[in-house]
Amino acid sequence: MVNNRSLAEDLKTRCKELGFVHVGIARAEELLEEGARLNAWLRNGFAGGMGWMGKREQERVDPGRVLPGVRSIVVVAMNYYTPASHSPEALKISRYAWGDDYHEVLGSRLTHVASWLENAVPGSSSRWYVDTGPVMEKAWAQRSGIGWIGKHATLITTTHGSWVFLGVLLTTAELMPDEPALDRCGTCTLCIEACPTKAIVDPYVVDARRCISYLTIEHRGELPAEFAGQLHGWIFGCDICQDVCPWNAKHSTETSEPAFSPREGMLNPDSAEIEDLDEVEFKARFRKSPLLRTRAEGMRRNIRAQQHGAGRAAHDP
Ligand code: B12
Ligand code: SF4
Ligand code: SF4
Repeated sequence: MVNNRSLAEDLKTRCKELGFVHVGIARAEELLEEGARLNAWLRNGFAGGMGWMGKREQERVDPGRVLPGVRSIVVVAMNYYTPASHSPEALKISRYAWGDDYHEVLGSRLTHVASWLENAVPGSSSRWYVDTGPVMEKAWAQRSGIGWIGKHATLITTTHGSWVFLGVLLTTAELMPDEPALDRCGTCTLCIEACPTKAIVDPYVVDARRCISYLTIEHRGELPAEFAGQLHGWIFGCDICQDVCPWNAKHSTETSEPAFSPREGMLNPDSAEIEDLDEVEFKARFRKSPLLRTRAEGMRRNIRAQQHGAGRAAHDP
């Protein structure tokens, strides 16, 4: 019988060797409180056009519906911070998208973790996700002690701020769980005040319909008139609430992952060049980049929207 404490330690060592800066373990159970919050968020319409968020709600809340017999949830975090910054006058792409697509970078490592674990615990099965399945990754990250969900609704670590990607592995193996992380936002409200579109409608609650990240990446079709001139220079994602967070100011450390180094043109995107690309050229130009999500058409819309309005300076980092 494998000791579940030493197994957890060996697993963490393996994950660290693979480049994860944090690894935490939570006991697999239904997410009752978080599930109620997810339900309220969906009922309020805060998911906007992301219909896929509501489609598998029960699975999001109950990992047993995703992997029958699941006992433990392993959460990993990878640092993506680089000390680079946007050119002051350029349109802006958010930091998470400067390098290679994180789904692939984390996913290929989690495949190794899954086979390692299945070898270590014969008969066990596992399934991993990086933003790709019905799993509440931040909730599990908080429960596994990696960090807490800040008032801006991203997960913050005490060591690398919120500049981390998350991945989650569900396993039927029994592993010693960690203690959940404590909320360290205190009385701070900097992110809420800085959000230019007032998308953080309550502490910890983001109305995606107002969020520049959603509008530039996930929203399909024309932008709502209220926001078309309010993108504040962002053409893909938005980092304002994270840029103002004191935990990021104090704890950003350069990633050791070359995959997240800014690719050419990410800090000073050439809007004329991008606008000229057809869908096929766009796919080739941004191969294995998160930018592919908007397709050329979405990116053109975002660039056009910058010409609609002012409002770039006040909240720009
Ligand atoms: C949907 C989604 C979005 C949507 C909605 C954002 C959101 N806050 O949910 C949009 C498109 C806007 C978005 C944007 C971004 N996203 Co996103 N997104 C997701 C996704 C797929 C699901 C998140 C989710 O479940 N939302 C549903 C709502 C209900 O959950 P929630 O906001 O997390 O709310 C929870 C808490 O805030 C809390 N809560 C609510 N009320 C209260 C009250 C109190 C008192 C307390 C204590 C708590 C609390 O309870 C809720 C349930 O736990 C996850 C991947 C995944 N599968 O988990 C990535 C994910 C969250 N995104 C990620 C990233 C990087 C981003 C951006 C930073 C990208 C960018 N730079 O543009 C922005 C950040 C915007 C922001 N401020 O949140 C990363 C975040 C990494 C991290 N360190 O946290 C994730 C985890 C993907 C990954 N694998 O790395 N995203
Ligand atoms: S990502 Fe930008 S728009 Fe969205 S909540 Fe944060 S500051 Fe507001
Ligand atoms: S800016 Fe302040 S309130 Fe917002 S997430 Fe960071 S510490 Fe929490």
